[in-house]
Amino acid sequence: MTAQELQKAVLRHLELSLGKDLAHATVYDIRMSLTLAVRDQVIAPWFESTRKTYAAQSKRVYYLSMEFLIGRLLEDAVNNLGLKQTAQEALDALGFDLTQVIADEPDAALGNGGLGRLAACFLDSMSTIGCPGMGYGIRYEHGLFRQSFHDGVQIEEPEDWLRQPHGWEFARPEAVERIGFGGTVEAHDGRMRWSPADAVLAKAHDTPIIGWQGQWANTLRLWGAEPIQAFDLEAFNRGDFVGAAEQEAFARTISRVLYPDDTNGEGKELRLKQEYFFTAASLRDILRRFLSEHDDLELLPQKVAIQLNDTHPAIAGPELIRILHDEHGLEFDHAMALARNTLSFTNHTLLPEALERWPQALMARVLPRHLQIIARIEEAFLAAQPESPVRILEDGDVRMGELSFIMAHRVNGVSALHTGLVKSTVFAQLHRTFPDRIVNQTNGVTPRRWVLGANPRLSALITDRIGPGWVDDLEQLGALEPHVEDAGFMADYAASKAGNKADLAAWIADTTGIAVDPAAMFDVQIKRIHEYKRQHLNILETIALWQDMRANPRAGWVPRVKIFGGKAAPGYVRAKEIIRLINDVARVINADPVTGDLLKVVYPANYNVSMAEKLIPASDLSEQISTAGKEASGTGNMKFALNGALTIGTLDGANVEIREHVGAENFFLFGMTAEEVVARREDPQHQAKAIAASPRLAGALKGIADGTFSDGDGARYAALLADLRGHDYFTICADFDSYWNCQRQVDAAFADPARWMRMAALNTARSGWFSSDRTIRGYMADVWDITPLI
Ligand code: GPU
Repeated sequence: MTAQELQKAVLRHLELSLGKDLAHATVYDIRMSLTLAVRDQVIAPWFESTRKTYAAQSKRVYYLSMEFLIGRLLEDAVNNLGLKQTAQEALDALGFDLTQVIADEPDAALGNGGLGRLAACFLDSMSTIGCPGMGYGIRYEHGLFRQSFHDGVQIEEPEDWLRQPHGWEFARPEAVERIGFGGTVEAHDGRMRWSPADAVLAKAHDTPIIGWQGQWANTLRLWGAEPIQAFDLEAFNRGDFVGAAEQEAFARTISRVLYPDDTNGEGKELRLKQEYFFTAASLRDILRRFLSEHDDLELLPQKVAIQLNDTHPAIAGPELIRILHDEHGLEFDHAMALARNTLSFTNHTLLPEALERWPQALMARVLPRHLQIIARIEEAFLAAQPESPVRILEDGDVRMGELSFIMAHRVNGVSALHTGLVKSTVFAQLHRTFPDRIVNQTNGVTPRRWVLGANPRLSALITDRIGPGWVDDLEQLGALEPHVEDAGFMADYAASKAGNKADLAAWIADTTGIAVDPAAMFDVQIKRIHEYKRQHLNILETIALWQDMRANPRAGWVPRVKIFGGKAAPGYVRAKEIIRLINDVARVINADPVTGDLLKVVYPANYNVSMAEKLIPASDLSEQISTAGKEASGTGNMKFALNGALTIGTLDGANVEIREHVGAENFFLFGMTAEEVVARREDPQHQAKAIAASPRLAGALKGIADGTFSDGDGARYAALLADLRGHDYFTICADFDSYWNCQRQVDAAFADPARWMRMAALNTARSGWFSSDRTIRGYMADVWDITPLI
């Protein structure tokens, strides 16, 4: 497509789809017109992919996920179709700037963090590889809340991404499923029949996901809940206007808002309804497609793979059995075997609070037939393994982890360390019973968004030296390695980082009013705020550093900008205290003329995918400092390494594998191992001993207790301090000195720019393994048994 053709297509959509002429067009109008023009280019490959899948009678994979943290779609689509230059020219001719137009798209924030972003990277990789499949989720009207800070305190406001029409999706009013809740179960002619008391409609909305170079496109199908009847006319005629709208309110509530909890399985009835709603709608859709091609349910596991993204869609096991057994009349055990051979399950955390449990009483009320089926699954399991101590039903709860494990033929962890821990801790008993079931699939990230899209400077440099093949074959980055000996390459590499940092410094000044020195080290921690991720370890080190700098300002300090980004779950009190502390510390340090440009702390509000795309390419240092054993994998860590930031990190999650790939000498390791953490906690005085041994740590804690950062209010952080001094489950104190010392090694390395840039370039050259293309190929081979169709 030429720039002129694209320009014509944009103008046609501007007139015919938007009803505007160029003289009155806003950035929004142009963005929508360009979106529609680009979407037009996706249709042919999309249809062609479907045709090929049917023609090959191929097995398909269905990725069921409560979250898809997509971000913006326009830039991805433009890049994948090779239209960047063309679009730039077409818009220039119309008097608009492509970058500005791209930035006008609201982020689709249908997810909390890593789990949802992983699902989005997987969709991109499946379309790039030609893996036939679909993503299934919920079309939340309101995605993750918008964060602002008032006096440093997190405020949440509803997010409203659908206020403007969603240019990418196709509503499918004909693709609706009726989803029931509650009611009764009765036997009829030897079969159990569930008669739900309430029902809603699930309506499909499809977004095409185009892969690299437009060779393949899959579908993301999101379900919106709607009432069966628009309203109750009889009640309305009686004058009961509120009652008349009751059904509609009940229905729409189900897909109204994303639960803003990350790694927290809190058992709320609406959440259970959301889980069943999208899982049941997806299964019906899957079975209808399957039965349109095949007439034998025996073939299900050969033609269909269903991946459960954590336990959120775990009701798929009982629901599939219900369909096969109650509706199609298969024997229970037979139905269970078919379901198991079709389903597989990914575990994303070992945190006990995240392992979903549903009260049996609640499930009996909302899904009475499913509770009966779960009891029979447990019976069948115990009949086969009479010795096993494992139970699905325990303490009045349904344990969704055990249910998912028993109903899946493969269970996977998301990094090598995490998979080992899955085997030795949460699922140790089940692993003994089924030693081949657990496999590892280390996470990955899509290079299209996280290098090509987010870092055009680095991308151009890479392509200049090794050609364009790296974009869908990321291990080709290895070919950069000899270039680190080339002074010309290293100068260009350093210049690309400097350019990104200058852009970020300008953006920081714009959004926060803080002036930062682009030559300072950009030290970045961006992720959900959680005690196990230890943003408070980072801020304690920041305080200690500031105190040392003040005591001796001319000691040759390496200037730093500490950058934080991330949201806390609205009900997570301690995480919100940490946010306030970071903002309090930032206010005091940034106003200190003694430290001046030596130290700045920046915390832009409302971190999201688009902000990550700005921050990561401009980072020097990547903070991956979780308590070892707690971060299942991490995926931000991979994005930083690819973009040439060095990691300071613990031996946790995928950090372990990143360090192996980039080389121990190019990674700043500190802290206790997972085993050492567990052992250290045995000593109830571990935190007191660490504080007593570290005047620096004691000084930083005292600074907080003094009210130095809280206008003299010593009580503001009393609870946080009492926890650190009294219990410190996340071993902040025990790891503090190791972290501090490691940070000073970071300083020394940064003070030698040639050495630092070489380490950074080696991180880029050696991180190609962390592409989500590699991860998806692993799932296809080890879990789904699917071969690519391109
Ligand atoms: N993760 Br469980 C989430 O983002 N949300 C969740 O509810 C659960 C896990 C994350 C892990 O914390 C992170 O370590 C991992 O990289 C990511 O899932 C993807 O596997």
